[in-house]
Amino acid sequence: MEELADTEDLDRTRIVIVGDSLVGKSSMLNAFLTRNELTIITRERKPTNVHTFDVRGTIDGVRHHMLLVEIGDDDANEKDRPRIYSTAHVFIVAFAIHEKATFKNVISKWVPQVREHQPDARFFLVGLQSDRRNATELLASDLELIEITEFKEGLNLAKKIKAFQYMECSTQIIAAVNQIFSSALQVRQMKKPAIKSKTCTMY
Ligand SMILES: Nc1nc2c(ncn2[C@@H]2O[C@H](COP(=O)(O)OP(=O)(O)O)[C@@H](O)[C@H]2O)c(=O)[nH]1
Ligand SMILES: [Mg+2]
Repeated sequence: MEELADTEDLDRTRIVIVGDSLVGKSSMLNAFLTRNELTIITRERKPTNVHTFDVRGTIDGVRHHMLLVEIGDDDANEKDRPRIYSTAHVFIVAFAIHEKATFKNVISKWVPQVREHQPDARFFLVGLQSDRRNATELLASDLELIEITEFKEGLNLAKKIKAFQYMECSTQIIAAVNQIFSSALQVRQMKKPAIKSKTCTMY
């Protein structure tokens, strides 16, 4: 992974995306990177699914330099977690709205793991694959097996973990993906996490 302590690092917003495997972290990141006019300065992809992108670009009319890191639940990543977590400015904690276990893992696994390395960590809670809530192609038999996380549940959890905001997105809607990164990029200007989360939902 690229050294974090170079001179430009002071201005670079370090956004770390965590969450269970297959919730859609890479897809969200790829949508953001490929569907905006961004310059990827360096990229690194480890076999253990730590993906790192050093990116410059204009978001909402403002120039940004950001380091985007996706890190999943592979045990082989344990040695990288202290460095990645302790240097992050903001975390996107992701789950998939149609996989209840991934929602439960936010509070049982991801938030404690991040706080272990950064007790005052700033979070956004993000429900991914939100298009699945309204997916008409789902068979009735599938619906019996799937326990969808409702928006209100996500919002309540965001308040509980003192996240800045609860948001949902689908890779099909680039505006929703951009909203997540745009909010995360603004977080350094904010003094401390708001107790009451603002809401934002786009499908
Ligand atoms: N319907 C739908 N599927 C998605 C979405 N995002 C990701 N997926 C699918 O979910 C699976 C896991 O995605 P991936 O980005 O690799 O998850 P990661 O392991 O968290 O990085 C893939 O089959 C994706 O095509 C989404 O917004 N909507
Ligand atoms: Mg991935």
